[in-house]
Amino acid sequence: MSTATLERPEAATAAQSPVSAWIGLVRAGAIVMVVFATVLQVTARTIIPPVLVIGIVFLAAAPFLKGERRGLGLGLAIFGAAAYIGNLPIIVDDLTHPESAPAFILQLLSTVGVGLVVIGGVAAWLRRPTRLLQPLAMAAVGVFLVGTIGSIAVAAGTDTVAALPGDVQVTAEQLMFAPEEVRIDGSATGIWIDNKDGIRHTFTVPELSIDVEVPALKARRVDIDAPPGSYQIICNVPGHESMTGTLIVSS
Ligand SMILES: [Cu+2]
Repeated sequence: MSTATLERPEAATAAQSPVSAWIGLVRAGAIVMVVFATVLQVTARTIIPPVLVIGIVFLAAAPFLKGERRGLGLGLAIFGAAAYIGNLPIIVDDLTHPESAPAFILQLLSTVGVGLVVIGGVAAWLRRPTRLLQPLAMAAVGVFLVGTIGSIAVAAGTDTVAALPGDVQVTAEQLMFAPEEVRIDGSATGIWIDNKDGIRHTFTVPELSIDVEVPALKARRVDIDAPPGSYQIICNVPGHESMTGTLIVSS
């Protein structure tokens, strides 16, 4: 009889202190951040050191996020906020381009995860009542679902562009242009850029005022009308500074 009474969920909820309830929100946010870091690295097919650190920190902390661990909750809130602010230019760029759905959805996930960690960590530290906990958790899930569905819809409505006969093909993949040296001669009418990454890129040739946006997993083309010479190709997305190439136009 007494065992059955102890196992009733209502009894467990009533016994939970506000601090441990908020710490539960931090744990949920930490798990979201582990999922974010894992999916980002798997889809990028490369190790991104800052993301690896974020994933390891939250993965290591998650089992300890219970009871009255206010210090750990606040520490993770500060760590999460600092990591988020440090990457803000990249995050804002991804969140303002929903047509590149994989990157948008991942940054939305990181935003929700950090939000839960920060709100939970600060609320636990301040011993706030839990009246707003459930609405906040539901709002986080709602924002993520609406944003994800919206981004998938926008991406589905974003056309890819087919290559024309004679186009020289350039692939943007794993933050690199391939080939790095793009040669155009008299027979070439233009360049077709195929983005195989889940993030957006641009094919930008500053000297020729060419700046082509290439959404994630889409293709775009550009006509080249330039005097013979050698021109630098860049991608102007924040964090893609290493993504360069050379356009060589021959007569
Ligand atoms: Cu790029």
